[in-house]
Amino acid sequence: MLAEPYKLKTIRNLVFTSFQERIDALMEADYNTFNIPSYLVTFDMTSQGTSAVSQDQFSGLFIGDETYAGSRNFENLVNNVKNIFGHEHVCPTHNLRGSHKLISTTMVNAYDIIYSNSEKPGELIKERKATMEVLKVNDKTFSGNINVDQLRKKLEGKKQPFVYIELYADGYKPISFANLKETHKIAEENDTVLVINGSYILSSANYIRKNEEGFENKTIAEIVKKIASLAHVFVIDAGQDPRSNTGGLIATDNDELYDKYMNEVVVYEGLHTYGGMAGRTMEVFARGLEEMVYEQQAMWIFQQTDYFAAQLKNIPYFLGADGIYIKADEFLPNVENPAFTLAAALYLKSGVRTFLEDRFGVTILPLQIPRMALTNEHLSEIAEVVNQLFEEREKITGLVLQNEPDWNDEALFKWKRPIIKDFLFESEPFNIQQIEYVGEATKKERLKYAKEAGYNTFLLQSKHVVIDFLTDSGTTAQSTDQWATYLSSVETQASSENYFDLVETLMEVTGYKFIIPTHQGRAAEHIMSQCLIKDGIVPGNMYFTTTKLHQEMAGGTFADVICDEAHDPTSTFRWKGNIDLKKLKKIVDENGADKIPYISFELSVNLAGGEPVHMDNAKEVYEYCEANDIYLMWDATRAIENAYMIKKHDPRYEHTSIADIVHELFSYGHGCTVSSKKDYMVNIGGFLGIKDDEEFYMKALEMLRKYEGSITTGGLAAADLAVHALGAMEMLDFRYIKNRVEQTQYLGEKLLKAGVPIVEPVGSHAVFLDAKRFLSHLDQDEYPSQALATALFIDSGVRAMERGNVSKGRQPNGKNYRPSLELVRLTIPRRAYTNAHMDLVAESIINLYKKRETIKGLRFTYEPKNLRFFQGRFEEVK
Ligand code: P70
Repeated sequence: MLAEPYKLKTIRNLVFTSFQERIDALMEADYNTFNIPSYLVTFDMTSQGTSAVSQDQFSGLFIGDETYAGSRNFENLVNNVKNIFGHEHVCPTHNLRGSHKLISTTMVNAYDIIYSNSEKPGELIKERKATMEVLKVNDKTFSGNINVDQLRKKLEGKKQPFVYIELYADGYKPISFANLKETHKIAEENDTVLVINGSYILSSANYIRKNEEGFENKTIAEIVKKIASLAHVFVIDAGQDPRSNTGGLIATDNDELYDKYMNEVVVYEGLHTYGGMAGRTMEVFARGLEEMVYEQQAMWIFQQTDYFAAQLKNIPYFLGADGIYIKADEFLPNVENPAFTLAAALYLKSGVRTFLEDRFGVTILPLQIPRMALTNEHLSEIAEVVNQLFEEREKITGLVLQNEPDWNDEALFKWKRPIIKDFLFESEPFNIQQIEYVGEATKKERLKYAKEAGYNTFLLQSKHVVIDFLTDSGTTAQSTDQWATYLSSVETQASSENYFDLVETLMEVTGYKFIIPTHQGRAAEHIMSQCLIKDGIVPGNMYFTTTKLHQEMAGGTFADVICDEAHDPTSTFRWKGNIDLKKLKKIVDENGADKIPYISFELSVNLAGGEPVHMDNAKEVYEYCEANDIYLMWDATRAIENAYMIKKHDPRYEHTSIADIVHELFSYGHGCTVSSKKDYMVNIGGFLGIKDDEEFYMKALEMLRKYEGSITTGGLAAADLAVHALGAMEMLDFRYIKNRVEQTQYLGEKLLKAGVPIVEPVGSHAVFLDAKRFLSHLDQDEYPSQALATALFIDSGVRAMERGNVSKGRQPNGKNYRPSLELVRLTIPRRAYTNAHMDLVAESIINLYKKRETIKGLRFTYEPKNLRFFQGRFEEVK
């Protein structure tokens, strides 16, 4: 499986700490990583309650029925338990400990012996003055099997309350279906019941499918149901496979036992229809149960565990249900307290936190993977931390215990800290908090959808799209901080606090005196064009559709002054966004400076390939404008990406912060329009910035009142203004912008390596396929870019955008413009896809390139007059 069957919906920005901060944190925690506060942890390698949720699951939070009795959410939970596990009765609990507590108090008496394959509820059983006895086997494949021969003998003639089975004993010992079945039979023969803890039921089903005959062709959902129905009593931790943050339940078909649980649940947990869970938790849990058996998703989770393990070199570990379990005593053979020491060393080196639970004295350190919350890039680097530490293990001395703890969390240590290398993460500086399922369809279905959409990717339905590279506009994954401010903002039409916050932030980012928020970019373009243009010529570095349209509507004429290299997709000139000053001077000389309302200067020029402007070019053009009394207005929609390119490729700026580079760029202009749906990380929003021209500002405000909304909303909800203010801070983070642009480079370089013709050098927001060279057997009037974009969707469900002959339209004489650039834009949304998705896209394109001759040209069957690319329909030329 190549990539996640989901995209990122909400991310959480990770915390990165310095080596010194980690030393301090460890000292403060007496070297017990359990006690390190989570705000000092980069990766928390624990799987319980830490999984990403789907947006559908998350929305369950908001429809929590917080009633005391008979909540709708409980009904949903019961239904889903019935569907997924096949059990009739459900007793809700606050978590697995709650389930265990109910079972032990209702079923266990003094001197009972609970036979088991794990000690999981051992503490509670002991509290009842009973004992647990683990009956082990020596089985390499199924190390979690219970010894059935012993079990049969032990139960003979002695009535015990139940046999307890954990599907992955201790997290890493799997059990076979045959063993479960036999245990079930023995329990029935001896008048007792089988309790199964199904918290790891997915991995268990997968393991059985891979290792036991007769399961190869079954779905995860089928195996899950088969396993669960062997239980007379089934318990599950909602924080594990169902991906809730908390919650639990007991399910059974046994009326008598159910009655007992129901009587007892009110004592320890809560009423029998919520059992200590909030209504919203039951809803998230219920939806999680339904989703957890989605085959593709389950496979991705298993793949991640295998992938992680495969990156480890010589590390002694057990492969577990949810990660790896390191044999710390083999990793650090000659030290005291090896598991604690290893945990401290991992944290010291990298900020990766592992910890130990339960009774003091274990030597196995779990490195669990939160489900769907990390990318493979993250996992690679975390594995690398472990590998590097293994190389450095000789330097590590053991933690020295300072007290006599009963429990692991109580242990206090002293440490002669080793001198080890600091690990710096390069992977995504965020983890995944919420996901959104992507479209699912077969190639055959996609062929049908493509035909129905008239071979136009704008007319496809998002539910059929696997990876949506139509645009980077408004498609950014929001951060948890953005959501928090969204939810806590105060709506008003007048003098909104969030408005003032946003204005202040953007004044700081741009250095401009006046900021006018608008509902998006084209609204700012409209206002600016109406305020500044009466007639005359507006020179610009390549047109952008909406920008040019508003210039024309105000009476201006666009003139292209971008450097020649920008029109040549094979030119590798690094600064293809530059204005050719000679071209500009010629226009000014011919028309006179008073006929030039302003110069329209776009950063990271979209239609040229996302190509950057050099700082000196910005400065030169500005100085020329100043000398000639002409305004320079930035389209600063992708200013941050341009700043990153400057930092990366201009050695003079290597040590300058992104914020300072952006500031310098803005200083070479008299104002800007921005579509904030791109670099500024919001789903909706834009603004007009004016350096210091108060008259312009007053005019613009008047327009704003007429067309947009009040002068302190700009036509936006306060919540969206609030999110914008935060987005404008997050975008300046170097780790973020580096990761963002380098992801585009990653895809571009993969394609280049395979010989696929693309626009070079690769820009920042998109990779552009050069359809003229890709489909050299087609004439430009057979719309090669349109044909290629459609072929790509059919092949793999990747949706791209035509930027060529179709987009450019017809000349007044009715002939197509046949522009020099005939491109397919693969536009990458911010923080929404992983490099695994990039691999999938690259594979499909390379595959298409190999059979490019089979791709046919297109002709219009319906051609709108204006902006024909949006709604035009096509058919194949035979
Ligand atoms: C895209 C989007 C929008 C955009 C832009 C630059 C450099 C202004 C705007 C307008 C959306 C789009 C728009 C028209 C045709 C196709 C796609 N670009 N300046 O996908 O901003 O959309 O907020 O009004 O790129 O490139 P807004």
